[in-house]
Amino acid sequence: MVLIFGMTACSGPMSIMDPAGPGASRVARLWWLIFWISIIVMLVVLVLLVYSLRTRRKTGANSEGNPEDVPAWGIRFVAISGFVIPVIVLIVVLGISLFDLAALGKDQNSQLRIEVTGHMWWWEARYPNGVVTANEIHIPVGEPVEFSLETADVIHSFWIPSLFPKKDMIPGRANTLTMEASKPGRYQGICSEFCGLQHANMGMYVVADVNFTEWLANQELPALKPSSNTTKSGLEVFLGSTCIGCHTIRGTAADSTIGPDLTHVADRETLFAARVDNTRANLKAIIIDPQGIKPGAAMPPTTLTDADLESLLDYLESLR
Ligand code: HEC
Ligand SMILES: [Cu+2]
Repeated sequence: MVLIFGMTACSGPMSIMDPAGPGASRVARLWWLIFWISIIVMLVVLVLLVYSLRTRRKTGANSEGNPEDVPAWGIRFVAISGFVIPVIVLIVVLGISLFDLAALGKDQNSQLRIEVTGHMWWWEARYPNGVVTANEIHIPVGEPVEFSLETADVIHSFWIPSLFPKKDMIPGRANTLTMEASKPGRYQGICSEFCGLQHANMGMYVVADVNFTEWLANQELPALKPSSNTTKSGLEVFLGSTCIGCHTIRGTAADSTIGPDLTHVADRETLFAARVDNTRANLKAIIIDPQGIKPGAAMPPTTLTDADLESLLDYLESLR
């Protein structure tokens, strides 16, 4: 029963027991090995416990046994099962862990290298062709991809449980890992090194995308030129208010890099580091009350007239 309750936490979007790539499969295999070893040890101990209780009752020995009464085989039994066997098991498990660790760290001649930077509290991803996106990192399916991990501020940790074990992002250095997704999907990840107030809301997705090439080609294009009157004035609102001081929209005058690149913001399924779905209502909430969604986020609220706000939303929603 306890086991069943325990296991329910082991499935779901962020489980190491549901691997979708070779890296996570290694970790899951090791986990199951240690799990079954523990079960066997527990069963053996339980059987011995029951056996000893029963023989004690039968022989009527009281608790104050004499050390001299312990037979020689008993001492040998304790030495072997209490010391020799555990040492052998631990050495074998250590050996397998070290082997897996080395295999996980192996360079795999990846064709693609993505630079991911942790920020309080969102993720920025840069592709070799100049594409910059946030919190939704697309990769091709079935190909190793190298990630170079850096941070703009404090220590974060990059973790997509069903694809690869966690790796820290440490100020002043770049850690790398090579990760592969064997099947298409949206794999949820989370920061796993405490980094402040919104640490728990520093989420993201790695999207193993069968149409990766098309996705990247679309991302490479500059932002769509506004074609209607409302989107035109929406762009003017963006350029005329504080937004321009923090965000980039390629193809316009906005080129600041404090916040996420918004060139293709409408193409994302979630916003604010996977905090909310990308809907018009949530976009609006982000602009007028970002602190209501994510207290402490490095984006201030903006007051706009209703007309300006609606055209700004029209414009942002056109950025596919
Ligand atoms: C002081 C800098 C700053 C200003 C000014 C600012 N933002 Fe932001 N913005 C940010 C930061 C930082 C984030 C990421 C917050 C997070 O996820 O924790 C963000 C996130 C966003 C997002 C979500 C993007 C995503 O992919 O998650 C949108 C949309 C956005 N800002 C639009 C705007 C608009 C429109 C304006 C102007 C009305 C504006 N911002 C003004 C810093 C700023
Ligand atoms: Cu973090």
